[in-house]
Amino acid sequence: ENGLDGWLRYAPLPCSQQCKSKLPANIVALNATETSPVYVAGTELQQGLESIYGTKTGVSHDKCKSSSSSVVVGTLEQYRKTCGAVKDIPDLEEDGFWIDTRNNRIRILGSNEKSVLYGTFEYLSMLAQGNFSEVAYATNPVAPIRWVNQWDNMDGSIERGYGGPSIFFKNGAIVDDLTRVKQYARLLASVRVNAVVINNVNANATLLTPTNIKGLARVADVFRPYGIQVGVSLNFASPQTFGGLDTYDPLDASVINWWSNITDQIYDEVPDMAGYLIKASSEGQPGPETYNRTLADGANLFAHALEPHGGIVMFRAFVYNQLNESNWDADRANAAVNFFKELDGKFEENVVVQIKYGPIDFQVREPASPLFANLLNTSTAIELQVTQEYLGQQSHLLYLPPLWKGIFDFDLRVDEKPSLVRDVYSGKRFNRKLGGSTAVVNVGTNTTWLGSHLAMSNLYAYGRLAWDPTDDSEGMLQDWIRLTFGLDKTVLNAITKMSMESWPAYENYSGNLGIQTLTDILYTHFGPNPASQDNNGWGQWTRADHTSIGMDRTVSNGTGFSGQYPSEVASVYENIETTPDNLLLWFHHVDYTHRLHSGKTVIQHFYDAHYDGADTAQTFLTQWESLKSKIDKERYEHVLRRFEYQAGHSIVWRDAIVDFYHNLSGIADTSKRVDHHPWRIEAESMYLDGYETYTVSPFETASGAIAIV
Ligand code: BDP
Repeated sequence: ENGLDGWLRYAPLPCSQQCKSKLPANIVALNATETSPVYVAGTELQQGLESIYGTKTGVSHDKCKSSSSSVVVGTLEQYRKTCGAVKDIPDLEEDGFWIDTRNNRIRILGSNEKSVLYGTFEYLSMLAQGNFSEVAYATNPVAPIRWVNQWDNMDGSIERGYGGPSIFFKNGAIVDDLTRVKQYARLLASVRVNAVVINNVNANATLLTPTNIKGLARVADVFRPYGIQVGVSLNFASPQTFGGLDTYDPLDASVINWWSNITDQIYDEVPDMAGYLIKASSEGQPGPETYNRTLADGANLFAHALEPHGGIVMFRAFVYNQLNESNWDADRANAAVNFFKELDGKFEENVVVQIKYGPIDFQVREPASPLFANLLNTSTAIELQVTQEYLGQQSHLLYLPPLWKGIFDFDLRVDEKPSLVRDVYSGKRFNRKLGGSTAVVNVGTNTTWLGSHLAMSNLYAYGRLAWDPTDDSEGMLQDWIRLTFGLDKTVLNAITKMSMESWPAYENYSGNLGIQTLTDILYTHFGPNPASQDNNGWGQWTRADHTSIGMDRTVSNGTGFSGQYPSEVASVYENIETTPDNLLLWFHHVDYTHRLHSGKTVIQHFYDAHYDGADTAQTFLTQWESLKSKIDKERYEHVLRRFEYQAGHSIVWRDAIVDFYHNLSGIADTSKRVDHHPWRIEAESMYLDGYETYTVSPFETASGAIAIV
């Protein structure tokens, strides 16, 4: 078991006579074209039934055997044509499906071809969990956009990818062998993702060469049978740097022409391309401001080129300019609303503003982005990150749905009315047709896809939440565990416990009370480096000195960020008494001796939480070890290595942060941890044969600032 099939392993299950009698004897897939999602649904069913229950089931395409003991899959239209009237089915929305498993007469009917595949995977998921219950229901997605973003570079590397090189690119071109792309398509379709942007937001214009556009068409051909469209990231300056024009001004006629030509060329090869993803005017990327044009001018440029083809522009709100030293001191959290609020209503209908969940950047704890409350006449999508960039990079376990759902369920109280973030980005709150979710995923060629078997729960749950953001974190997790590791209760309970404890543990040892992940901010985004969080273009937010810590983002004394929320929310964050402890240092600058609602001082909470978090991480290792006899060797060993690493690294985190703030504040830890690590033998005090000591930087990442090399 190398992880390649993810949650679609279809592992064998025992099947009694009674169970056998519940399995369909025939499969009817109402489309005979091999590249159609309905045909693929038939094949998946056939393979799934054989793999799980050892039964060989024939597939037919033309006649409707709606007698008992058959499973019929098709669109409503196909069903009506071949099988007759469809009765008692609620109206289906775009991408919605109906599944009916009653009386051994299984029907999976979709509003379109891809939704038939979604319903089929739903049925297979039941079978693979040994669930034969009789169900009959319709389900519809909350929003039309359910995308993933890959940050793959043309040379085959992946920005913030922790699962090996790209499955799409190598040496500046699309790879020849697209087997892994097909396997990825299957995983994504099974969780109802409907589009994938295959290249990095920090985009390279050479994707637009005729050869690469042909390559893109090959990729699209692989995704199409799974109901998944492809999209691409573009570099704003391409007309100049790649096209040879002397400008990339979005209002210049030659530039407009250039983009519409390129767009036509892409659509000639990929007639159903999803659209473009644009990162402009951010972190050194070119954008419309070079020509004093607005971000809306920039987005609309692409919107106009795409409109005749039905494509959409995902225009990122991750725009800030603090990399310019004169702006270091500004609050980066303010940037998105500052740039976009005044542009509300100025975007074309096929533009969607793609907003990271928090105002900074995928941190372990952020308040919901206030931009969701400031765009009332613009379609939006939320941007999540499955790849654990700041969050342990798949070397630490971190099950993300509880973090995401905290954002989805946050009520922004626009106009003093319920305004949950999930109702904003789905389009429901402000009556927008477009909207939805995206996630940066960054799978690679590693057979574990993401670099760690357990990290796949995040990809699985992401798809489910993009469909229904009210889905339950623990319920989704348990489906994933059963599909990935089988039905054993001990396994189920242990992985559930570890996963549900993983976010609080990581937050505790990497940065709590809203101070953010105290990781190296300058590039690696891994490992502790609290000093790097201030005085540079990326970070300026702990504002820690000898007596106090936290970033004052109030309107009254600080950067004014809290005023970007509607008044009811703003007043909660403006006031130190009503700000929840877990966001205290995000919004306020306080003495280390400030008392939290819990009664503890800030500094003592820091010390204790870092110990608590690291203690929890130690238990992951022992809990995993208790599963040794229940999990196949290959995956057991792989995950074991990860937990051993995390157990050690969480202690590095703990000691580094505790030492750093102890050193800075001079305030003792009163939790009576006199000797913090009685069992530890410092490497530098051993007899060194072939090793030398060196002084580490930052000092706090090794005890006594000394390590060996
Ligand atoms: C940051 C990443 C950087 C990305 C950027 C983005 O560190 O690699 O390019 O976000 O989202 O989190 O554009």
